[in-house]
Amino acid sequence: MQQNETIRNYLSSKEAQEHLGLTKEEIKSSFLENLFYRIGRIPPLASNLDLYSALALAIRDRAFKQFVKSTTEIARKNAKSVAYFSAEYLPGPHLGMNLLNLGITTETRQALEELDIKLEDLLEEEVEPGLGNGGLGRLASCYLDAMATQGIPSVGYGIRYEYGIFKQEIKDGWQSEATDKWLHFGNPWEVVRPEIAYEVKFGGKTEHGQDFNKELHVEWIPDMKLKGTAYDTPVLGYKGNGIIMRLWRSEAIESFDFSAYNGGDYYRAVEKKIRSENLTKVLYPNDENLSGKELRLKQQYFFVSCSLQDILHLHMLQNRSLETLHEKFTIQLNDTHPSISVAELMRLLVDRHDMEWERAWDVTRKTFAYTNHTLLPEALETWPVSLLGHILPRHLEIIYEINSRFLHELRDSNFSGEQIASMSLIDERGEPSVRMAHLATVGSYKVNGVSALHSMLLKNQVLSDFASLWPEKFSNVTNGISYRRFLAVSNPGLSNLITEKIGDGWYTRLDDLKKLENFVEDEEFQQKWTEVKLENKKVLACYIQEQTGISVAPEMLFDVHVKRIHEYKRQHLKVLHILSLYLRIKSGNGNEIAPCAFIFGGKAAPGYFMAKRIIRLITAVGERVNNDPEVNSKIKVVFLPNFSVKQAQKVYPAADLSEQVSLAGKEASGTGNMKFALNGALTVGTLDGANVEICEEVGEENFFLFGLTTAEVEAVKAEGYRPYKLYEENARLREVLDFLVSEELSGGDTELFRPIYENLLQQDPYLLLKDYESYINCQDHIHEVWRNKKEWTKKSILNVANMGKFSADRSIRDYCEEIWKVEPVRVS
Ligand code: GLS
Repeated sequence: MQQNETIRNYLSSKEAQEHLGLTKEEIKSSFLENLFYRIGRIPPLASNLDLYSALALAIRDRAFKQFVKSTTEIARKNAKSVAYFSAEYLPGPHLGMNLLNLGITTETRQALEELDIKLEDLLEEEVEPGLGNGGLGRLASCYLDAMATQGIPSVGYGIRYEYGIFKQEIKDGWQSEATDKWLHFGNPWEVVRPEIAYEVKFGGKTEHGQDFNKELHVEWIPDMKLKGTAYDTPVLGYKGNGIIMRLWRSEAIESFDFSAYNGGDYYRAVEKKIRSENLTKVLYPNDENLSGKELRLKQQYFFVSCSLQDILHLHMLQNRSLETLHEKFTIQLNDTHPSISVAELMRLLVDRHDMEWERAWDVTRKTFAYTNHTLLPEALETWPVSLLGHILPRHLEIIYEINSRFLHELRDSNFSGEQIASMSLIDERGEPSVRMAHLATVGSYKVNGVSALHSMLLKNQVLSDFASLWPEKFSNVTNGISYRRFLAVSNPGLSNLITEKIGDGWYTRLDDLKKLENFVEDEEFQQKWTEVKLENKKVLACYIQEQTGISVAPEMLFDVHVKRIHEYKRQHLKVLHILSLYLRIKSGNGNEIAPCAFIFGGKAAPGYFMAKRIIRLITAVGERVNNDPEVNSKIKVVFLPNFSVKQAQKVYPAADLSEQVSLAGKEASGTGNMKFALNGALTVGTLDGANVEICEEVGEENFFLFGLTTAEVEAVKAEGYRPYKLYEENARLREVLDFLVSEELSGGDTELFRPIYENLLQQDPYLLLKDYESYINCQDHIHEVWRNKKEWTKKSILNVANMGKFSADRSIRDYCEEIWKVEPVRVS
């Protein structure tokens, strides 16, 4: 407390109030000091990496200062905070964002120019932390950005994976995976906090007995212990607060087993250290797929336990009783990955802090809120009871106790035996397993989906019995994205053009973009709009040439499909379309086709056979099309390796057409769809996830809609879907599908794409053949509209103008108002 007082006094002093050191001269001198004292270099001898690191350190210091100010103010106000629990984050490069948020991009550029250094070269140096698989991790980072901007007291908790998502390379047309060494050259953005470390236990057994007061007491005697150490990265808001992302790294409690060492067994002495550090070595590269691995469960428990211990510590530091925990903290579970939290908080409250079970349960249920991010059955996490009991014996007991009380409640509420079995936390069909989504639902005060459609399906299908029991628990928060990263930083051309017309209020007031509607008929504005897009396409064309050796003409329609490779996302539907165009051109019927570059990007989970084969299919089509002079002036096919946030920032600004073609009912929300539209791409999409709301906002006439609706998908499946019949009936479709297994496409190996072919003809679980005709017709229409440049540009402007709803700032406001009940605490 004494210390807090001193810090407060310092921060309110004139010295600290002055400023963050943001003038050109201050930035220059701080940059040079960092280069000299922390990197040990002078400019003439420094590499770009040295220069980048020095600049990053100078900026990080300013970001931390802002964080300290914010935290002090939050403590002073004794305000309620959000703890965001996410096993994944994809922050993207920090430097550009932090400069924007501090409002010093221009000053920094000028300071560096005076030293003959180009800011752009340093921005290129940054290696981003790939601590997530895709949309879910990126969403978490967009939300930290939005929380900081709006002054929401908050911390993002997660795991500091030493190796993030693998680096994708394309070798002979196939995906190959290399390790991601994002920490190889150090990480100037983080600060390690060795003093903030917590012990985490695994395995062993429990002993039930009585304590001194003859109260029942449970002792967990583990067979392994390690510690989690905090690594903090500041996250700045736009001209706003600073918060932190606190990631845990696993370490041995003692780095060296001295008894083993003294006995002469050096290897055993270091073994423990290595085993402990292994826990946070690597991110599981599966998006939306349960891998069921022991290490994954350990990772989840590890970060959750450290984070909860940290929260309890912070809470008690302010002399608060644990019974008021939910009044000062709300914890958002980003999907089921952190859902073991429910049992861990109960354990900490009951076993460690001697709280009565009922009281602890009340606090727990008022503390957590759970966001579901997928309806795919294979992605709904379950853990075999035997595995969970082996790793976390005390938690299994707690889960059984929660379940027994819950089932009791259900019996009293007249649920049928069948309903009770399907709601139970334990799935007894086959090998007994714990349903983590049920644990999260029972242990939370709110449950939400991530788009209107997804939340509706969650309520009416996947968790329908829970929704009938607790209707008020269920709500929707449609996802949102950071407009500052995905427009202001990554598309300066468009961003400046917009700001010239309507001012820069749109950085934080998203509805401001609506003002662009006033200029939709302004020919000069339209002209500038197309020029900006063309410039962005030139930049991307150069990048494509550099990365793949393929040249694409910037004037072509850039038709882009970037996201994780997954059958439900239907990259192969796009391939069928490309093949149909190819065959049309070859047969001399391609006049209506506008010159078009099909650009793909995305990673496949290393063990996902079909997804990897789809990548091979894309590269094979590319080899065929790009090398055929009869075709390649009309169409080109590119697979951009190693899609990442950094690469995405080059791709979205250059896209004309955004492909959002998942089967209706499968994509919970999608956020790429928002990033494209915000950059003026038009969408071709199904009525799935957030596409539905994007279409509503921008108007059906500015959106290329095709395909079955969710209800129609269900009806088709209920009738007994027979894809082979469609193959038989539709000659054009048959020709395209047969081409998949032709020697011409596969270079002689007709078996290469047979698994895809057979899958489509026999099962077609994602109804590609059913949606095919509608998709092809829609694409023909798109090419027609594209020819009318003016019309296209107007639609593009209207898309951007109507994207206000999809800002992460709006999502965070929804969370604050409807779920968290947390108020902003702003600092200047
Ligand atoms: C995902 C969904 O698949 C996406 O539709 C969604 O936009 C994202 C964020 O809510 O979450 N779920 C998941 O496991 N990975 C995702 O990207």
